[in-house]
Amino acid sequence: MTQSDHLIELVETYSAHNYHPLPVVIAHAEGAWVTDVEGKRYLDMLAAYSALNFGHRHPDLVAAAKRQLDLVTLTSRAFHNDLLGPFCEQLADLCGMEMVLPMNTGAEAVETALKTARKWGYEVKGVAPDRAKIVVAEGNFHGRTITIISFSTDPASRESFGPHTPGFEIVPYGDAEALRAAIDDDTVAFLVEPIQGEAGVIVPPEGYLRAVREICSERGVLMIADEIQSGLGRTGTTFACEHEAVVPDVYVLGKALGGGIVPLSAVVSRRDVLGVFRPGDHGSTFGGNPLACAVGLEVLRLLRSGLYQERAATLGPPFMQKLWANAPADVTEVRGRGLWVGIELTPGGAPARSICERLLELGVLAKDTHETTVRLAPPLCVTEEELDWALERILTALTERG
Ligand code: IF1
Repeated sequence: MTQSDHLIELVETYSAHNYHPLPVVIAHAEGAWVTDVEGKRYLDMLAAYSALNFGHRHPDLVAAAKRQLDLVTLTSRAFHNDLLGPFCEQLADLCGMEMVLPMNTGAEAVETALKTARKWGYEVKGVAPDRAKIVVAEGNFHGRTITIISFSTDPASRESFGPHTPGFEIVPYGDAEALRAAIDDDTVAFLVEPIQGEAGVIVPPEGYLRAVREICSERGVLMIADEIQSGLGRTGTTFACEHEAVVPDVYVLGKALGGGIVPLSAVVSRRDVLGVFRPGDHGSTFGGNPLACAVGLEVLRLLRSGLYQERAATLGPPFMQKLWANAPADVTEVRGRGLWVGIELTPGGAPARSICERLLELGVLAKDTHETTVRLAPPLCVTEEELDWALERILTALTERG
């Protein structure tokens, strides 16, 4: 039994893990590359679903964390720390907003955004108590808490976790008129991914986000953009909403905000929205802790350079074009934006997972979603040469598909 086999057996015995991991045990990582316990190297074309936009262990992010480890890492919310203010100021500035509520995981930030929308609905919009409705899209993925899976359209996420939280309505993704029809006087928000991640890197029709923005403005409904996966450079801009020049009322951020070093998420909005919270209404043990803020401040510095957005914008399109031009017939679509790609396979053949298992043998990490989609989201530090190296192997695996 290899060391990988032994370590995988421990996980399968003792961890109720939440995904179907591929048989690789990573022990070291740097930049776009990881090394398994047997010393084999892989190009990471998944980057922890966009939590590693800056690469594994970016030296500036590690240095910021190391400095902070020698100062203070946690103060509890009862006391200020010297980094929370600057972090909130700089994150609000990046978003063109006024206030930030820092949390830790994406799901926590989504839950916080839902609480914000409901409180805003009661106190600002004037919705009757306990009547607030929030609209969401089919195919959504916003996390795994009971409230969030209550409005999931994926049976595997929902089943066995009832009773479900009420107050949500589901409309088709990409259909702005369906949103308009669903809104009534009790509707306080529309929560939407500008590009749907778990659904398979689903880019909505051009103009959808603009139409959503106009409908939400007309009807006094908060447009809440879940940019946890699509944001922070992944699609070639700081936020995916920028592709349609749309500014939502609320940004929900996570994943890469913590640089792949610490969990860090946030809800970012105007004062008239986040101002509904009064001290003590909401919080969390680790939300806004100094260690996370130290890394977050460094992440914001990297984002202000525009380098990562530029890399996704310039390297992504040629990569997708070469992939599509050379793909075998059972690839029905190559979709995505920036360095975020979904490869759609004809149903009935070998599942997308088998492509990912073959890619593992070839030294590339990627992940399937549903039966027929292979998802690619490399760190934005990946080079053109590394993408070509990966492309060769991806085409090999696709061509061999049974
Ligand atoms: C898993 C994929 C899933 C997200 C969006 C909120 C969250 C996520 C748009 C919650 C999290 C992760 C979770 C992880 C696998 C991955 C994922 F799309 F990226 F592949 F599941 F959909 N909004 N996405 O994508 O953030 O609480 O995880 O920090 O749960 O298996 P979190």
